[in-house]
Amino acid sequence: MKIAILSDFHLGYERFAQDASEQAVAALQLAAEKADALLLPGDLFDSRIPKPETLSQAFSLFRSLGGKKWGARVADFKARDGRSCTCALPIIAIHGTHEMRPKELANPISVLEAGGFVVNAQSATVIIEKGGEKVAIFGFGGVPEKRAKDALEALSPKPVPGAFNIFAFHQSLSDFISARTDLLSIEDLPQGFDLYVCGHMHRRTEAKVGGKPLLIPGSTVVTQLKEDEAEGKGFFVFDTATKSQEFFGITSRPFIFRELEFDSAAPEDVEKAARAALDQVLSQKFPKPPIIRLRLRGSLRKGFSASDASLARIQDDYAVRAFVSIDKSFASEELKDKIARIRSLREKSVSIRELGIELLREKLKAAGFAGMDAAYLFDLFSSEKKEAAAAALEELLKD
Ligand SMILES: [Mn+2]
Repeated sequence: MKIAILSDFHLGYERFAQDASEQAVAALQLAAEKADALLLPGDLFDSRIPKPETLSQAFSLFRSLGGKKWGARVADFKARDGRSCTCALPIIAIHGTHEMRPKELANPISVLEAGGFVVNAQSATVIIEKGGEKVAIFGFGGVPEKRAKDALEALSPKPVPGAFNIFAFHQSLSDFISARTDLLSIEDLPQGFDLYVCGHMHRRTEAKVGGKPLLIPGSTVVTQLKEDEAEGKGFFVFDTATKSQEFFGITSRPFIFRELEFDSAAPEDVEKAARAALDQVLSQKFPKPPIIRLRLRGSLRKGFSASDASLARIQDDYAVRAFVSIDKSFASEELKDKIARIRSLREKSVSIRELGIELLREKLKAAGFAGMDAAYLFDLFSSEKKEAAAAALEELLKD
């Protein structure tokens, strides 16, 4: 059986919404041609509460897959919470960290499940079958990183005898993120599965778990502007007959990362070098305007700060040909600190949000509002729409 593994479409990702949708379409359509079944390990949506426009986009996308004659069929479904299977197509999904909501509330993947578009493998064993061959998929959707080990232990997934067993999850693995020790690691993964499939990490990775393959397809869209997202986007097709995978690339917006080093440079030198680097990148032909991330490092001449270099003008000047993003990491001590702090905040944005939600949940509970959706309130209050947040809170207090 051939199973396509695609992840992290981030539908509705605002900065590059069209890329997210076009690249998800490209990946899904090609995968549907190449494989008997699809496995989607999370973050298909960029947010826990997608806009109606995004949902409608997703519905059309998944509806278009219904017309295909699939090689595999869903033969059995057992969810720990007793829910039944609503989708006959071998399109299996779990929610990611961007789609996490409290258990009692619907997340975007359970919305797709309710619409009959996907088989939601969350805490469930899905058995798909083709010509007598059985593949069992157990799904463990995204949970806050610090809860991952406990949640997985509590779930303790077991392989199904007589089937090819896949464990699908959506979490960071410390093995690939060296600075973090509080994460799930390869060692923590349940034993006895024939293939491990993970979403979440946006860089494509092939590794081993106790001799069995671990496949991380990476995202189909660039969202973090990190150096390791510069690889081409696409998906894996795993063949259970040969026990091997092939990667299929899709046409995606090019992402180029460049680092420029300076030593006591004057702001005009920085500007000149940045423009030269952009011209050099843009001397190649691209199918569509690329995203270019420039990281400027080193030091500026004494008395100057990064704000003296007129870099905003550069972004405007190149706006038609490229999406230019400039990261000024100059070593003016105070500024260096500030940038490091902002960057670490940005990189940890999910976990800080999780922390915030946790704190708010505790406060709400202590105040006698345990049933309130802390994540929803947190997102409202951390958005620009303070008035809407206050109004929503008032509404909730009325209930
Ligand atoms: Mn993601």
